[in-house]
Amino acid sequence: PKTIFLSDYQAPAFTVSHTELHFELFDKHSLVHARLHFRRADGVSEDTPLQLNGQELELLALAVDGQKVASAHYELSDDFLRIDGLPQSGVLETSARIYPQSNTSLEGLYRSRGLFCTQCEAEGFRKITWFPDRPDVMSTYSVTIDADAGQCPELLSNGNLMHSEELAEGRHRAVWEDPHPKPSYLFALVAGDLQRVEDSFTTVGGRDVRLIILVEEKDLDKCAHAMDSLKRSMRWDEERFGREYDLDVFHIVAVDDFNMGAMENKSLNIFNTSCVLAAPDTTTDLGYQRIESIVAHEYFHNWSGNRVTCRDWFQLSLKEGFTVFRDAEFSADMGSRSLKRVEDAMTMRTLQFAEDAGPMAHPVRPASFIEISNFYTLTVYEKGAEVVRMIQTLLGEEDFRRGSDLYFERHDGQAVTCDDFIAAMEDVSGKDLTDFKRWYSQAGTPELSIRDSWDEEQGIYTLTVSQQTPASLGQSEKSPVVIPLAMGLLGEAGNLRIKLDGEMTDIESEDNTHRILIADKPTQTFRFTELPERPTPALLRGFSAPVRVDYPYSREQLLALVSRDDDDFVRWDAMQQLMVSALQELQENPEAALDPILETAVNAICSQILDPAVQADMLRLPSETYLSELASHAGKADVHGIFRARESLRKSLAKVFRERWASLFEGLRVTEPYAPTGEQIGSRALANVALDYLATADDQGVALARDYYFAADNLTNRLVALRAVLREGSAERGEELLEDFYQRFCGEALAMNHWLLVQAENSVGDSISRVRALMQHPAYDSRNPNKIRSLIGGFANGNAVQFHREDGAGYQLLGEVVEALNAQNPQIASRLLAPLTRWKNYAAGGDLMRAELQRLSELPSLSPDVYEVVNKSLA
Ligand code: HT7
Ligand code: ZN
Repeated sequence: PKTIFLSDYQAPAFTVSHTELHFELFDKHSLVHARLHFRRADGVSEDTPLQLNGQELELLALAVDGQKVASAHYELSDDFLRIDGLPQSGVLETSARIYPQSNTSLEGLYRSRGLFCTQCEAEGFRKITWFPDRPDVMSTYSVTIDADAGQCPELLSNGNLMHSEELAEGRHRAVWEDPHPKPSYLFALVAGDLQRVEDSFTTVGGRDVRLIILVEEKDLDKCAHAMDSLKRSMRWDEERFGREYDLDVFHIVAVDDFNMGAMENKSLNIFNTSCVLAAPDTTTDLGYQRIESIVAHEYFHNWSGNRVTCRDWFQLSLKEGFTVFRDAEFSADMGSRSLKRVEDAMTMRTLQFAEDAGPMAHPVRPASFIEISNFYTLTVYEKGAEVVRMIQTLLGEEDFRRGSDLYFERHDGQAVTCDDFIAAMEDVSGKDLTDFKRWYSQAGTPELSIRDSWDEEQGIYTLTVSQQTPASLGQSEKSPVVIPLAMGLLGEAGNLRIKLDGEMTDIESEDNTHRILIADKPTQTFRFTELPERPTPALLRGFSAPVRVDYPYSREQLLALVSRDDDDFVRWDAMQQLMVSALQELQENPEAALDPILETAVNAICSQILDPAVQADMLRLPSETYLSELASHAGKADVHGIFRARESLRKSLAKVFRERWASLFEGLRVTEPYAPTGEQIGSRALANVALDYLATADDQGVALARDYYFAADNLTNRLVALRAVLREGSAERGEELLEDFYQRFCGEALAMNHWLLVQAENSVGDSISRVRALMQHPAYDSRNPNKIRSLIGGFANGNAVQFHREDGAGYQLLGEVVEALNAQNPQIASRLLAPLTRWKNYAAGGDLMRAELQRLSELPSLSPDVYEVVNKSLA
């Protein structure tokens, strides 16, 4: 496989202004007839051939302006069709035969439970027809679809329906036109037997838009939440970003077999069923929130991605980072801003920091790749969004919005770069973001080391801030990045007024207890004057930058922050640090008593009036994954030690606070019928944390959890109870509930994903035999990404002690599945591999993990996807 470099980018030699596609869909194969209206770009010499991407296509016909192309004038390979001797402009016609029913990669045109559907991002369109399959070739499309009317009553593509008619032999036809020029990755086609849920939305400019969600008949009652989310997103994007919808119809189609969450094809979004269908019995609270944010995310792409798209795939974060930022702001506005920030910070610190420290580390704008599908990562998406958030922090909300308006206005209909985005922000604000742009090109998580000193006599407090970014593959030397460090100074009675040395006058702004320091040098000093007492620094408020912070807090200081700081992120983070330090102590000394400061902190959290969902996050133990990440950052992780320490702390907290958990649980029980409102979700989250501790405390708690399982009117409560009983109860009790769950929901694919996941993550007993048995169970489907993610991904990512079994059986299991998937679905295969690639993080087991990777690397015909991950991990 070949490495592609950003530095080799060249503008396309030919443009395609208009594309006509005619699909003839049949059971055994399909025919795709294409007419590309091409033009040679200015300045390109006449002997430059037209190079089209094409894979797994059988060529049936090839003509230019109605004349068959002679074999001397074209060259066909596995990946390309090259044609020379072309006029300056003309129409290229091709016909291809393809086999959607045997396309298991779920890229291009494929069938999912009989439904024809497409996935073209990033490079799937080339499996449909020959085309310059790159995002900077933008074309309008007319699409004709012919199919059997009985099997496929719905025939859909992008844009507006222009015409439909009956054809001979029970077939029918639909013709769609999309007037907005778009790159090929946004093309979509759907044909099948689906039912519609319809609603409408009137845009701020008065356009009436039909909103249509298409699903299988059995799922018609699960669309209301997605439809409401869509309408809220449309209104929010008008109000917050001034973006209005631009067509008369917007479709969402739910598909069972889908490699990712959803896809923003112009006016024809295609969704994984798990990201659109919602019902209390089959969807958790988290699931409801995820659906709202993914519906919003895909809708927001209509501007940030579709109207203004990426010049090349290195610029992926231009659309993804910006759109994740937009969806995060939407979720914050719809629910709790603090909660959203805490949860995003948790994802960044647990998963993205690990990616940044691993063998696949790459900048937000990668400089090279072998397979672009491997770069739909937390770095490009979540860190990319954090980078956009920092721009907003540096510019202020008003200028940021003006920058966004300018960006959309300046580049509407264009394929552009991250530099263009930054330039718009610079132009409106007059700020120079040259140094800031390092965030796009430098991989790795910057580390801030912060030390302080106190001059009692003068009331001067000094913070010395040093930054350093660890070396990564191909980037040994790193320069400082521009870090907005939001902070405050906490005194005995609350936050202190902040005055920096050299400030001429008192800043009597409304909020003079909060500052954003700019850390942009290897080391710098900030002096705070006129302070009445030595403060505790409240650092990185609101998780103002995606960095690690090292400050030697005492436990008393952490308790002060937990109890009294103004910022929920800082309070949550301080509580995490207290728990981490208790866990580290337990790892060293399993007999260590519960830290009294931690006890006081728990009491403080429970007795405060806080958002209950944030309170729940503060009372939950840090995850094993986060603890492993921290340990490997400091040296090597001992997953078994982490597991034991965590179990032990859970037991202590459960017993010491038993009465508190009982009264929290009773006081918070939701008695109204289930609704995914912020209020109910918060109460459930806190009640369920309490229930989990109660089940840990004693048999009475386990019995309570069992009753809670049977009384549940929603999946959130049922799963919390099920997990608690599996972990704390007898094997029989666990089996009883698993069997009950299966009997209740075996007809519901989405609930079955959870059933597989809880068993995969259950570390009691022999998980590997259980997972292997489940791989043969009728509820599992080795071709369905959701099932693979639940069972195999759940095991490898969420059951550390069994995945890292000393005999290496966990690694072998994952290796076998990846090997089978390599040919069947390379995108899923390479994503599944991630836990094996972190072999350097573990003291024990690292060699066996490496050996499994080595075995994979020696397999014949590795897909580029798996090849890239395996080889970079072994390097
Ligand atoms: N833009 C979409 C990305 C996506 C995708 C990428 C590779 C392979 C399959 C895929 N399905 C969807 C989704 C998004 O970020 O909105
Ligand atoms: Zn996206």
